[in-house]
Amino acid sequence: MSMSRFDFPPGFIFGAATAAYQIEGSGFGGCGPCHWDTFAATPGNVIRAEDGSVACDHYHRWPEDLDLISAAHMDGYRFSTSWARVMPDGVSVNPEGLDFYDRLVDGMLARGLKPFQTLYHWEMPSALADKGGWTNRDTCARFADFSEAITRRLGDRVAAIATINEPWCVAWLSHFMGIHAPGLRDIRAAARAMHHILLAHGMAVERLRGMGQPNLGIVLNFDHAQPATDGAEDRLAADRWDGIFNRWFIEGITRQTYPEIVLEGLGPHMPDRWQDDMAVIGQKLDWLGVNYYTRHLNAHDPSAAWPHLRDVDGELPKTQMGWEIYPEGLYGFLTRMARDYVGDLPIYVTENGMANADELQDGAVADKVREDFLFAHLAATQRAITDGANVKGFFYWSLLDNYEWAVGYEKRFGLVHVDYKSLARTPKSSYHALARALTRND
Ligand code: IFM
Repeated sequence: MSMSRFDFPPGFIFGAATAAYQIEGSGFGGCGPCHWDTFAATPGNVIRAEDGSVACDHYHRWPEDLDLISAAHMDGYRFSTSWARVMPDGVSVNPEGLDFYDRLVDGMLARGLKPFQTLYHWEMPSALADKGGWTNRDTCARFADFSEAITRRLGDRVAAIATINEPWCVAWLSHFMGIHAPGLRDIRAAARAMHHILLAHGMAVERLRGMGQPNLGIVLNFDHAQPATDGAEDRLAADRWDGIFNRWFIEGITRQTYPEIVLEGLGPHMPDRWQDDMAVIGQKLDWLGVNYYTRHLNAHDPSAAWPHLRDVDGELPKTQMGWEIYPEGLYGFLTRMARDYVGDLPIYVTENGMANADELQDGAVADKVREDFLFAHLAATQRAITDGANVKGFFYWSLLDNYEWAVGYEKRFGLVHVDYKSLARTPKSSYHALARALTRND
């Protein structure tokens, strides 16, 4: 299957996405420690104890990376601004950090790329992590301060701002499942993080809108929840997973309520008077970001505590992450968001991509499987637009192979291969295929 930009409405934005800790390198330029540094330094948390100290050295090589984006005829770049780099102690501003992002944004504009900024893609300053991070309500106010400081510097030039990347990962994966920093497996911490991450979003939107900043949104991730069997118990299990993963955040924001099926488990552990925060959480959005990768088959597990869930292995082809390839799920979420939650609000696919065991051979990387993945998901997006979803752009995850959190550098998501010894960049065949699809014949 092949597609081109002309299969999409005029003005549709094609881009690639990255995140600060995964590519920049850290621990220099006045950058403070973040909870991923300590999480990675604790045995057993990250494969080979790899961390983001060098990553892709994007901090120094950003002009080459922006050149790669524009040479592929992309229109936008989704990047994030590290809290720990901008506010090393979580409170005071690091001018070097602001200067770096200032140069980066100017570099995008000089190449005709629209800057799509994310404020929190997981670099919680250690000083705030020490005080409880997202389990501590005060972190929400600190986040609003950070949002204001960085926006005072960049806000006149960015095209859009997302407050939080993937609240489900920030809260559930990190505080209930223990897989991401801070690595907790604690229902009370999880309930607090599930609520505080949305409160932080709402407080930041309120602050930035008060400054007159336009185009504010949030990036949510979605996982197609499918019952492992047709039985009533498995259907209920999938409904619980759907509630925790897919409904909690969007319903908190658009309906100012949380799904009952999730409150059944989390209710007793929520912060006092959480209901009083729902109006702040429900700030109007200017756009919604949808990250989509895969589906899960859910089975009821009576032997496990709430939410009584067990994953069942699916039969579809899988990526290097072991995630099933299921483009239909992207179509489903785009149309579901429009139908059930946001109506005509602009939606962006802010992340979609796959990890593959790519190999550099004779100076090239042949990743046909990624080309197929990408075009299948672009086709799903295009079909959602035809069926009424107001999708305005698509950002591939990721521009570069990079630090894939708890699984280190082994999983390669990039359109561009990175040799982690020399740090040389080599565009893969998927990069060239996308570049051909985006060529303007004008
Ligand atoms: O690498 C991550 C990214 O940081 C957030 N979304 C999912 C990607 C792939 O796991």
